[in-house]
Amino acid sequence: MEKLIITACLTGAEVTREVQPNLPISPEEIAEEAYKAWQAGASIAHVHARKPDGTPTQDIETYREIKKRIEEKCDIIFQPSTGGAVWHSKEERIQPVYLQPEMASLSTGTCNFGSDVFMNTEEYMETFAKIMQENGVKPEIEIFEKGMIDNAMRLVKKGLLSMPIHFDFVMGVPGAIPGEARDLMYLVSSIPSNCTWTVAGIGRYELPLAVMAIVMGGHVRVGFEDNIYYSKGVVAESNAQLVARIARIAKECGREIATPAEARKILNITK
Ligand code: KMH
Ligand code: ZN
Repeated sequence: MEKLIITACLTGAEVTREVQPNLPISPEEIAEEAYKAWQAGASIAHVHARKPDGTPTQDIETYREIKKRIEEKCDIIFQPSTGGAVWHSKEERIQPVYLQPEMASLSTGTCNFGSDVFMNTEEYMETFAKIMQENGVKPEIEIFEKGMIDNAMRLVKKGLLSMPIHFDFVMGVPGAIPGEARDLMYLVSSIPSNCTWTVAGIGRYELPLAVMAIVMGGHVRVGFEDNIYYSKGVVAESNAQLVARIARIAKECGREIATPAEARKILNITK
């Protein structure tokens, strides 16, 4: 089995300091959190930027500063979000791709997102994929519902995405695909066998789905964007604490952890 890629989703767009006092917000805090997650075994940092007051922002200058600060500290793969917050415009969401990061997230379909709608029309997907191609950015395809896999494969047919795709199954968002074992089996059996996949379980789904991915040969995403707890009712101390637990479980299962250099090879990142 190939080594395990652990992604740390450090901040997200929805979590607040009220519910997670250890949430990194400033570029300095996000970079430090990425560094500690890297020390704990993460090879990708999935990043959402925030304004100083905590409001989510897709401002390119804020992302530029986060990228620079992370690169000064370690070689973790910087993966900015193009999902942003549900109320960000298409033009705002694509901004960090112009920094030409090695990767960026790309959602291939619209879904309910709690009481909101996370909008990704065909036009959004095609525009984002094209701009990523033009800027040499490897997309991580965010899957919130099974039909989004089919949408991604249509983008391959149109020449807007290259195989093999790297998928991230985001499971357990209220209003989208649940996070039960059968749901993960369904998604994994729905992608081409030469593609790679990560699972991001939301809330209480994070740990059981991560354990499944470790033994199935997938990869794992953990962090405050998806889950703020270490255990029931116990708020996690840091993103690194969540990463370290996954690294420990993987090692116990005989699955080695990928360094960022090894993750780049697994994901065919050639930059
Ligand atoms: N914040 C969500 C609405 C991504 O980063 O690409 C979308 C999201 C997906 O987080
Ligand atoms: Zn995200």
